[in-house]
Amino acid sequence: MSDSPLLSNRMLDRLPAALAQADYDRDAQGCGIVHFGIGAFHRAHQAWYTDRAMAQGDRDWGIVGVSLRSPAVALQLNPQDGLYTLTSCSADGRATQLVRSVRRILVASDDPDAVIAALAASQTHIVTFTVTEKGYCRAADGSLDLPLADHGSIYSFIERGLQLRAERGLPGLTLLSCDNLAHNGRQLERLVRAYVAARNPALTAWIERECRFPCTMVDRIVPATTDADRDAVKTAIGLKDQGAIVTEPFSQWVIEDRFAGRRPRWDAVGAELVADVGPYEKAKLRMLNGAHSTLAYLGLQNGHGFVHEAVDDPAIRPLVDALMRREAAPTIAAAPNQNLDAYASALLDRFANPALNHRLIQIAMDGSQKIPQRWLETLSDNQRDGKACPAILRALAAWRRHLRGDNAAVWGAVEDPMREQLVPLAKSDAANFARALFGDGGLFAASWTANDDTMRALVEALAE
Ligand code: CS2
Repeated sequence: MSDSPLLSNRMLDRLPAALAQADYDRDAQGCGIVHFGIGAFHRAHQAWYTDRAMAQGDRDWGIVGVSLRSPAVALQLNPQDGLYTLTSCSADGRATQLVRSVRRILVASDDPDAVIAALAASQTHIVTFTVTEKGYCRAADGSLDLPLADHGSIYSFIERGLQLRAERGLPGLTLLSCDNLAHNGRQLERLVRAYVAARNPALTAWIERECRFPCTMVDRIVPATTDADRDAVKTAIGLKDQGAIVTEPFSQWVIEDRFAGRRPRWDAVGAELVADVGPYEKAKLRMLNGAHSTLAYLGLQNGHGFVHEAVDDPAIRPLVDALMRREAAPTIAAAPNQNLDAYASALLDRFANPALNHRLIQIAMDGSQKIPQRWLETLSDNQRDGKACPAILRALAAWRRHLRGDNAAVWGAVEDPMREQLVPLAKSDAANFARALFGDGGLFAASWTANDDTMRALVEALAE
């Protein structure tokens, strides 16, 4: 790829005209947002909405991206002045756009002071997060794991940045979690408070008064970019883009309207600002993400590599359908404009997108952090109503096989922050595994404890 020049500010006039449409004076924009976890998802979602809001005339919402440890994205995007392309792919073709909202990337472990300075800058109003489920440093019971949080997590930066703002008499910030956690804003608020109560109690009252933590539902399927994707982008734009993102045409963002101060006009470019995100978030986590994890473990077990292959497998599709329509949807009190049956059908279509090579192994990682809000809370609600969840029990059985190492020969060792605990349990017998995880006082008791009937059905499913 060394033959083509790199995408950067200097090269913008070399781009095909269609890509540079609706331009705005990028260099004149202040940075109103600091984002933690500048991976592919953020770049396909919040950064893309923010860019479009600025293209419509909104101002000063440049993004300072932060990677906590890995220099990979900084190395990709800083030489490109933060610019990258986003290509949406479907059976109808590919469409490439330029995204201009990201201005620079900081690596927190290399330059912590720059991160704190960005948080404490007067032009910063919002901090967004896509640090994945495990980035919140929660113990199994959901409380803050303080020793873990003390090791280069988001919390010390938040605490030090907010402390400086308080000292300087600056207003507070909106801290917006964009991760797939149930009640993500409430969780972030509770965890930040727990950290600050332990490490800087004098700041607690200021945070309570000045900061807000809205909940959000974020949705866009974003596979990891491959070399082949980067090659296709280079052919399309004539420049090399090391930060290229490939995604689906669909995107959704529902945000609780609860900000501490200014916010971008994201609602002018498709985001929905609502009073209660709950029903959207529940449907997304239990139906989309619940189906995704099911496709991942059952699909890998059946020898598939991609989501679109697994959803096409007649042995898997009916289970995913049942999980969404019969097990998850009845536990959700839909908002007035939400039709959960239509949602399930649309999700099956999105999963079947043949132009998106979304790897099942990408979804299979960190299962212990994902299954509580994707499967266990659904199980818990159904159990309370006396209803069985055979599809979720089958999915749990496939997860156990994954943990046991059944997919390791092809896909490598299990990636999960709880692997030391879970792998030996998965290798023990079915009843022991079920009891240790889901019995009285089990590892996942914070989300669900099986009653006698469900325990019997689960052990049966695990033994199959
Ligand atoms: C996926 C999600 O990797 C995973 O666990 O289920 O990243 C999913 O693609 C997004 O939440 C879609 O919005």
